[in-house]
Order: sequence, then C-alpha cells, then structure tokens
Amino acid sequence: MKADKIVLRKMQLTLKAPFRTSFGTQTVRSFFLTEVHTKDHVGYGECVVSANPFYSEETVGTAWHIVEDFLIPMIFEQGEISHPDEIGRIFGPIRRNNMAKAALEGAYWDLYAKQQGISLAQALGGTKEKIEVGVSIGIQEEIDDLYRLVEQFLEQGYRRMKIKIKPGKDVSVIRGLRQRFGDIPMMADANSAYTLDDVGIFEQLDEMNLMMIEQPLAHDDIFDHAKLQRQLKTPICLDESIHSCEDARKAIELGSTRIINIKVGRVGGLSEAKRIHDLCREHGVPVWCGGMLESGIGRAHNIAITSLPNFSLPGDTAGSSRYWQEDIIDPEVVVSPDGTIPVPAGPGIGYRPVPELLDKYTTSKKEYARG
Ligand code: OSB
Ligand code: MG
Repeated sequence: MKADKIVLRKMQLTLKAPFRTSFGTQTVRSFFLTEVHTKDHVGYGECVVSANPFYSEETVGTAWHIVEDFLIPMIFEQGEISHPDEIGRIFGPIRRNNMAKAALEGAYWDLYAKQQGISLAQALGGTKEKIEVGVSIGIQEEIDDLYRLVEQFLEQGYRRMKIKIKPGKDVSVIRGLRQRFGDIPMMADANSAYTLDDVGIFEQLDEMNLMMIEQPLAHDDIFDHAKLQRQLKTPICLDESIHSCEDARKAIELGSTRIINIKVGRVGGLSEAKRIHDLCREHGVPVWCGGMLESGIGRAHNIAITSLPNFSLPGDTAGSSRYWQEDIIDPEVVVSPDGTIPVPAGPGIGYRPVPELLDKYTTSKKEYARG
C-alpha cells in the first residue's frame, strides 16, 4: 500500500439527545475522519477523540496536530506498507496519542481489506457472522426518563443495558431499575468517579447482580482497582486504564480487572486491539468493544473487530439511530430485533461513506499529497 494522498475532514454531528457521563455532557460530536487514497481504493478511518480532554487527554485539536505534523510525514517517508500491522512500529517513536494513531491505522486496515477484496472482519481474523450489542445510557436528571429509555432499548432488542453512574446517582438508580425491570442484563459505568473511600457504595452495588462495574476508580489506576476487586464478587471491567496490551497484561496479573472494554482508539488501533483480544483469550478474560459515540465509519471498524471470538459480551456498538438523525454511511447500522448486527461481508468496512453526507457534515478539510 502506497498512499498518493491522505485527506483529513473535521466533522460535526449533533446527537439526537445529549449524552451525560460523570465527566461531562456531549451534545455535538466533534471528531475527524481520515481517508487514505490510492489509485484504485480509498480507506476510511475515524479519530474518535472528543472536543475536550475529559475522557482522555486527546482532543480534536491535539490529534489533528499529531496526525498532520508527525504521523502523515512518517507514513509518506515510509513508502510501501505491505500490512497494517507494520504501522504500529512506524508510529513507535511517538508516545501515546493513541486516538490519533488509530485514526490513520484504521484507514490503512480498510484500504488493505479493500485491496485484498475481503471484509475488514475477515482481514482481522473475525469468525462471527453477527455480533451481540448492548447500549450505553447516559445519566438522566429524571429517573422516569431513564425508565423510559431502558424500556425503549429493551423493546429494540438490545442485549444489555449499561447505566452511567456518578456519586449520588448510583445505588438508588440501579435499585430502582432492578425493582422495575427485574433481572435484565445490566452493568454500570462510573467513568472514574469514585475512590476507595466509596467502597460502601460498591458493596451495595455488589448485591445487585450487575454483569460488571466499569472503571469505578481513577483513570490512570490499576493498583486500587485490584484492592477493590478483592472485596467484590461483581467483576470489574477496565476502560480508561488500559492503553495497550502491556497495560492489559499487568492489570490481569494484578487482579485489577476480570473483563476488558477494548476501544480501538484508546489502544492505538486495530492491531493492538487484536493483540489485547488474544492475550485476554489466553487468560480466560472476556472482552467487549466499547464506543466513543462514533459515526458510522468508526462504528463499522468496531463491528469488524467485534467479530473476533473472545468479544464474547455485548458491546456498546449500538445502531446508527441510537445516536443520529442521519448517519454518514449507506446502509446505516441497524440492530435486528434479536439485538444483533450482521457483520458485513463486502470489501473493507462494508458500509459506503456517502460523499454528499460527508460533505454536509464536514466543517473543514485538508489534503496531503506524497511529496
Ligand atoms: O466510558 O464507555 C465510555 C462515550 C464517550 C466516552 C466514554 C464512554 C462512552 C460511552 C458511549 O459509554 C458508548 C457508545 O455508545 O458509543
Ligand atoms: Mg467506559
């Protein structure tokens, strides 16, 4: 693969409803897309950053800077790339900035699969024909709004409900849901809103038969999570704390996590996501694919990686209509009534980015030609 041209597009899509977590509220998704052009094909990627450095330290501005000023020059200098697994090594000298790296690497994976005439899922070694999906539900001001959402998503077939929690909106919220909906598959995501001083809260949640509690403690911690896990029967699932396969190895060895949420952007790309998947499989640790409120392009990458066998729990890769009035791909991602999404068999990501819709939601665009 030798790119003639790389295009970056800053995008803005408005969510159907604001999404609230313990660290903030998103109403508009600002992110950027990557396109890697050769004579015959275009590979697409999505940089899943947010506008603010609240989930991770990266933002649209920092990721764009890293891609534009460092990663694209490195790629052009490299010349021929025969497999996307090589990209991790090319970007090796750059520390972290994983969402920036993943944005370009993802486009190369799509391009690679298209050149081979196979689906991205197949290129990654996926084995499933359909994937199970859950849905992540933001913090609601009114408990009745939460009840209405859960009811609606259950009707749509989603296989598990992930409820965002924060101090003051935790035990009572989960208890209320249990009373109303019984023993539905449910988990909680704290986005690092607690410390070990809150162990009493987790002891109460521990009696509510949650599938897991996601990232209860600090975003950069694996030590206290191990202490907390020893006091709970409910599995802890790390999200924010895991940036690489090495992080995963240490967290598993320490006993900080029994399940891992793999987000492709957070770990620096599909190759690293696959390595974490393989490591977890060897250790009997189930994984699932997390989301960053992606557009259809990032979503398509998530569906492809979820087709690997140890993605054995429903992910956050919900259908397009859960987020957007109008997605930018054709067809849109649709969840079947049984709570699954078919893994597309067409070449690459298997969904067509629609040029008119890309342009409609592009706020700025820049092209880089091989010098
Ligand atoms: O913690 O998983 C998270 C969205 C933005 C940032 C962090 C998280 C999330 C979600 C939404 O939970 C997942 C999705 O539906 O894409
Ligand atoms: Mg999370």
